[in-house]
Amino acid sequence: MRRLVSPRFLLINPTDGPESEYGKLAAAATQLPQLGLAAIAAALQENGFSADICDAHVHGLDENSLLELIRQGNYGVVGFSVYVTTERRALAYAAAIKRTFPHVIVCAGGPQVTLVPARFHDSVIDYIFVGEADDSIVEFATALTHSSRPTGIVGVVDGSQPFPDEGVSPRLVNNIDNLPPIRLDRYYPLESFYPPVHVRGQKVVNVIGVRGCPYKCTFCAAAEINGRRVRAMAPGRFVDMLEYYISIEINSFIFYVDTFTLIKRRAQEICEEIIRRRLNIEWKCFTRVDTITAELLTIMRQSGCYCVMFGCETLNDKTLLAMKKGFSSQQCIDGIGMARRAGLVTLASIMVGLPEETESDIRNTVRLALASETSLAFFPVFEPYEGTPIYDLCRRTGKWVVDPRYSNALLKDQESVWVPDTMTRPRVEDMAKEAFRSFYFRPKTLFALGEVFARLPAARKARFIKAGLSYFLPHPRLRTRVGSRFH
Ligand code: B12
Ligand code: SF4
Repeated sequence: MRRLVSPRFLLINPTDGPESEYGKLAAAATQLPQLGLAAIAAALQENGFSADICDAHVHGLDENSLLELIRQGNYGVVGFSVYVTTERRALAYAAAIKRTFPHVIVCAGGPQVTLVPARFHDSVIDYIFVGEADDSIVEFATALTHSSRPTGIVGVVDGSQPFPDEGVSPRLVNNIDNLPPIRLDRYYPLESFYPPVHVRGQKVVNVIGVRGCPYKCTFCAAAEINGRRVRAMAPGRFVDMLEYYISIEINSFIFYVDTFTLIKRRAQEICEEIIRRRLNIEWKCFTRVDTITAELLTIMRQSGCYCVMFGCETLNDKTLLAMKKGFSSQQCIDGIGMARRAGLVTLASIMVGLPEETESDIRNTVRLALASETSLAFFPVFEPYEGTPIYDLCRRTGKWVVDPRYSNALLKDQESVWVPDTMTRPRVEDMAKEAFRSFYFRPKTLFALGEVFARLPAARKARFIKAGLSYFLPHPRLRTRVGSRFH
């Protein structure tokens, strides 16, 4: 057997760039460093292996530059983190690597691989990592130093072996407090990323302190990827992580956990600890309308929270029930009101074109959103993700208008990927655009937007103005990236 000494890992986010994910809104696109790749790199380095990250968003990448990078870095293993938006590109890069450097081991992990592992099995990928790979990647790297073909690692499928008939359950990490801390600045040029427009602060990073979600929302891939068992970082350790970032001059955070207030006591402890340590930060989070209390929202505000994003999904009770969301439209409206009274900006996410939804359902949802107290709202066109429970229902109750394996409509020019039988594609797209227009082009929201905008650092303001101009007045010269990205 060939003995490989400390293989060097190159970890890649193979995105095509913001244009493919955000279409005409690319110039204002959210681009944040991938936590998944950073977690893998941190686990490898903690165990003495060498790992570098290349994020195509910021480093720019094409086939030739990737091959050159591998040659120069003498990498033995190349790993792709694959999202629905990056599957095609990842497979194309993998094929090029195998053609040029047959000895380089190519592996893939990430959301899309975990959701549809069998599809990657018949491809040019040597090893498929299903689920959270913090532990399996270390076992894999260790095994590689002894054997050229590691086998028997839980959560890892060897592409040269038959795909297990019973499928592969995602591997999950037991205790996330045992994982090495993620320091994004070690892997990414943070000044090259952009937070979303409503995010405050001069310097911003995204952090995660919980994995897993116990809810069963049928459209969501989160629980399929990270499981239903919730594993939370100790509040003190989480706040230590914030302090680390503060020490490198970060002053604003996006808490990217699916439901920040899922464990109310933990959320409260984090807020108390931020206040006790006198951390002068601003932060926003994502949560559900049925996991908040007025008391919790108040302490969140006191500790620097300025914005809560609620996944309302729709304000149609029949659809909420069918999607097993677990709350009603009235709870959404009440939750938004409670957060507003606590002094928080609210952002309601509402999908358009859900299974069995009719034009009148959408009109009703938009009417309720307009009447609600929410400061801001998103109205993306619904897209079913493979591997989620809703996907089968979508097969029966609608049709795909583009190949679902490679496409993502979320925020991309409000284009449909799938359309319910109850509607036509142009109607879904028009109604999503109309929802945006009716929500934003009215004095109340324009005022809220003005407040958000006034707080943005100057260079980000300039970026969004140019993005807006290029969106509404298409002109090639305005379609370039502008401004310093980070602050
Ligand atoms: C934070 C987040 C974002 C952030 C940051 C993205 C990022 N890339 O880190 C932003 C807002 C930028 C974002 C953007 C998008 N996101 Co997002 N996002 C999330 C969220 C909420 C958490 C992800 C996370 O950081 N988890 C924590 C880390 C540690 O876990 P992880 O990334 O899964 O990584 C682990 C494993 O997957 C694996 N792994 C990952 N990469 C690799 C690579 C190798 C080589 C190996 C071996 C293993 C491995 O090991 C990691 C450690 O355990 C999830 C929901 C969720 N709960 O998963 C959605 C989620 C992942 N996003 C999703 C989508 C669709 C998108 C977008 C395509 C949306 C869009 N059109 O704008 C873009 C794509 C961006 C891109 N190409 O990177 C979907 C994925 C569905 C799919 N089939 O791909 C999810 C599941 C949400 C959902 N709608 O259900 N996202
Ligand atoms: S939508 Fe939110 S609450 Fe529902 S399963 Fe997904 S992460 Fe959990």
